[in-house]
Amino acid sequence: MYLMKQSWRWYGPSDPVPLQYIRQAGVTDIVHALHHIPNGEVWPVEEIRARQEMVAAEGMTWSVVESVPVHEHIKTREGEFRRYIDNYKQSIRNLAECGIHCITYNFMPVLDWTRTDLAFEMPDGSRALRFEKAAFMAFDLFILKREGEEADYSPAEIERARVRFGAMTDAEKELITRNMIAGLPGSEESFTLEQFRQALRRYDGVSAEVLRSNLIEFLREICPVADECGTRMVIHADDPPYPILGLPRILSTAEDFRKLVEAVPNWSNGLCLCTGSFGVRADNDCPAMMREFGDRVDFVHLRSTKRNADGDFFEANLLEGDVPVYEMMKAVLEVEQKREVSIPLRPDHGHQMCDDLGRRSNPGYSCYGRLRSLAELRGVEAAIAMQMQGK
Ligand code: DNO
Repeated sequence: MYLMKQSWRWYGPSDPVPLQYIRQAGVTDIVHALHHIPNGEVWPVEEIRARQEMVAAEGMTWSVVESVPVHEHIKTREGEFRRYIDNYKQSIRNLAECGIHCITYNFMPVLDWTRTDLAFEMPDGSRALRFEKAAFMAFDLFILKREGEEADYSPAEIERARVRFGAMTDAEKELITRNMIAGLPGSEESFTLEQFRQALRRYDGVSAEVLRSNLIEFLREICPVADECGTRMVIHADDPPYPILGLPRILSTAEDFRKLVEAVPNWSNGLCLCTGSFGVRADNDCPAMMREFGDRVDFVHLRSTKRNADGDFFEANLLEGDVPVYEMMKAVLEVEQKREVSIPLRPDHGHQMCDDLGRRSNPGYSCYGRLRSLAELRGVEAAIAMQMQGK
């Protein structure tokens, strides 16, 4: 039977979770990026090889890149975007030369993933990542003071934000500002408030249609190269999956990915199905997306969030959130048998718990929480695999 490739994101030599621990978690495949290469520059073959050797020395394989970041100029098609696209093509070729054929990327303007709270205390004392709508709006309206922001919220929401802001201590204001603009792990960019305002302004006049067409132009350039290299470019969903801070978002639903495939049908145009990101919306059915797009899904992030009616969500224990994990895993296994491949699948955003509490860790990427998720995923997978074999 084709089972998942048990994968784990490793941030490199300075990651507090060393490769040795990762191997002990049962992992075979590493998800990694050259975080020290500036956005937009070519990833040199020697540097890729050096990291591959570090991973191989611990008995694992670097199989997925997450991410080769897309320079902002490519997203807005200004400045040096042509040079950055050429560099991107070269990085695809260099990775393929080293035997790495799956590259994750996203097309979210300015920010990658966004949370307001990185240490939300769960009833059991572990800590989760959380997005609190009222705190987010308070940041937008009263700290960032973005232009035109009032148009994005209803009068009732503005009032909710005002109350929330009024109750914030100075320390809380500082913390939410840092959480919003200092860059979460893997996002590669961080800002001061003023730089952040400027970065947002660059998207004045960039509608969702414009951004989508810029993404399509980018794919039309890079996909032929990726096809030739046998490399899947897997786009990551918007997180959260709706427009924020007046910025357009164009990969939030199944329909968004359908549009992309229609415009660029190349084989290499693929999807990283992140159930945690898509799953924040009640109208996204992740198992159905796995079945529909299965031929193009070469990487899965399996985590689960829990939403409420106010628009807040937090990263739940894997089996207790809104994502139907059993159904999702079943869909993954079905696609794997049909395609006769093992798809890399990684746990994501585990809780900070046990010895990790009080220890330095990358938010969402501490050791034990992900270890717990991976163990649960293995259990669910093993049970479904037995059912499928009629045992
Ligand atoms: C967060 C991650 C994202 C993801 C990028 C992919 O934990 O899922 O940072 O790596 O959006 O480009």
